Amino acid sequence: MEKDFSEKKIDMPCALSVATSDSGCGAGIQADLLSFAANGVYGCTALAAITAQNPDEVSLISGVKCLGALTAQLEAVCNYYKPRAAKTGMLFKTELLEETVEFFSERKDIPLVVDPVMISTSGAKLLVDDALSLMKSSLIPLSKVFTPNMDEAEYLLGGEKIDENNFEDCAKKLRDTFGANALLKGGHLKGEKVFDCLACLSGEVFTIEGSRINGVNTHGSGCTLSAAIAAHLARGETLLNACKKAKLYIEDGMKNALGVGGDKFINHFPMLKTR
Ligand code: PXL
Repeated sequence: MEKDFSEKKIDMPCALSVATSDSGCGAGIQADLLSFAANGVYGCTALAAITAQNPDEVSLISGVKCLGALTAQLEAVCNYYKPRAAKTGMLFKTELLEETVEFFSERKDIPLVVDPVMISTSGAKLLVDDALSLMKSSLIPLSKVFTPNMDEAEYLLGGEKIDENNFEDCAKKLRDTFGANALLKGGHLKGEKVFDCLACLSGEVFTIEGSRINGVNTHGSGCTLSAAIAAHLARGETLLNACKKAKLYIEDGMKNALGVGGDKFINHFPMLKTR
């Protein structure tokens, strides 16, 4: 029997995460799904790799072995759910980056947030060395916005040291080098205030201020932020507003941190004020 969709109202925006599993769930695809849900979108995933890890240590990484499996996931979810934005996180190796680049080159209608994940907070390498050039040449230029932290930005700019004095210039340099809107995150800056800098292709440059929250383990903060940006883009926000709302969300998550497993971590549902 044919399904009758005439009464069905389909209005929940969907966002897609192309990323890797973190068995500890603080980062990776699990954090993305929590962030999507908390920011009002339905989340879909395309899994690139799995890790065995906790916030102290990554003990195993294994990329999806079957060639084409990442593409098949991307096609399956995009054909049905029609995500209005997507984000990439840990893509681990060249073949997986290639599949991602190939897919999004054909789907320029989906705004893509690229979190250029390279190294975990615990120090593990999450992107093999030979995949960095493809990320620089092909993935980042496809993005609506890319979101390096200061360490990642230093790699992307070939080793330039970044501090509060050259922060805005570096954000502009990132934008100009890769031809995409750049959100340089200042979480590693010294001082009371933390700020991010959004350098836009339009020529506009915005400083997004925040307050420093001490004593919270930042594992997964980059994943959570980039997923929140994608969520707000999927909901139709401008890029600047999406970045501002995502920052407020992560700050709230840190202010209402969860004590779990011996440390304090980002609370993905601070609006529930879970203890
Ligand atoms: O925060 C970057 C990141 C992304 N994806 C996975 C991770 C991490 C950090 O540990 O484990 C799966």
